[in-house]
Amino acid sequence: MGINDPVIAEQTPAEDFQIEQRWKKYTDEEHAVWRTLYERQIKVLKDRAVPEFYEGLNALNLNEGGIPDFEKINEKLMDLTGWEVIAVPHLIPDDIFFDHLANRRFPAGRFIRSRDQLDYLQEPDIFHDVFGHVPLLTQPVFANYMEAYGKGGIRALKWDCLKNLARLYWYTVEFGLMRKDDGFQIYGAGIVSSRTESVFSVDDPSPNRIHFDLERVMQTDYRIDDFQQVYFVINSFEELFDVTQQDFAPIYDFMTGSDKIYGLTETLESDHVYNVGTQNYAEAGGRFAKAS
Ligand code: HBI
Ligand code: FE
Repeated sequence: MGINDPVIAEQTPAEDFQIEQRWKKYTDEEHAVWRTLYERQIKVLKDRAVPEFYEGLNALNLNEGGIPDFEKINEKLMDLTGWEVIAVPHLIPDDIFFDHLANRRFPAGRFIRSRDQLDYLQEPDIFHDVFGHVPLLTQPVFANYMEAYGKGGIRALKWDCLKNLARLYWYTVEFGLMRKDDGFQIYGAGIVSSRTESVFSVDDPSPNRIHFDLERVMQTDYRIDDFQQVYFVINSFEELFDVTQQDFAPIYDFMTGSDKIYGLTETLESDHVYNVGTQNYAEAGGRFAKAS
């Protein structure tokens, strides 16, 4: 039996939820699923992801021999930015997730989706977590942003502002776009690991595309079951990291006193809007179950 065998719990997870990857336990079929997903994504992403993403992929050799072995990834990643990937069994509690990020450990699912569910996922698997998230951890500024996010998360829990911070993660780390001379490129892991949203997010006229603004994003709802109706666009990873270098306390203070949440299709006077979406999701191919 493979790593997806439900009887995985001969180890009780440690307090920090870290488990061993046990790379040797993956079956040929599981490695083959990785290769299928990888090849599919590389095709569909062509020129759609930021150059830093491809740099990261190449630096880590994520297409070598199927599912990557964390030990091998970590040798390179540690050298590049001091980050490491650790295996966790499933979604882990927020405080523990943030603590790992704050210490430059990226928690990744160990299991891989099955071949009959290539486009549907309830929980992040190793393809989403490693193909989607890990390449950018080789990039120093983005790596710093992730650490700052983890530290910010720990503080947000104390302020009871987790929701605000989760929206920041959603609209940057998971669904972020970057502005390029002739359009947009993807850096968000939720997009980069999704066959359909990779195309939709940069090519389709349906969603709003708006320049990133910290407070705006922290007050914008998001959907987890379909393509996004709004994407927020940054100019550079420096821009993203720089906004985390301020005291969030006044922002949180203001937000706990206000329950203002912007709707998904709303645009504001203060927004720098690149395009107002047609919101024509039927034309875009209907309401898909999101493939992340
Ligand atoms: N656990 N494994 C895992 N992966 C996540 O992305 C994750 C999590 N726990 C909590 C969490 N994310 C959220 O707190 C953040 O996305 C805000
Ligand atoms: Fe993710």
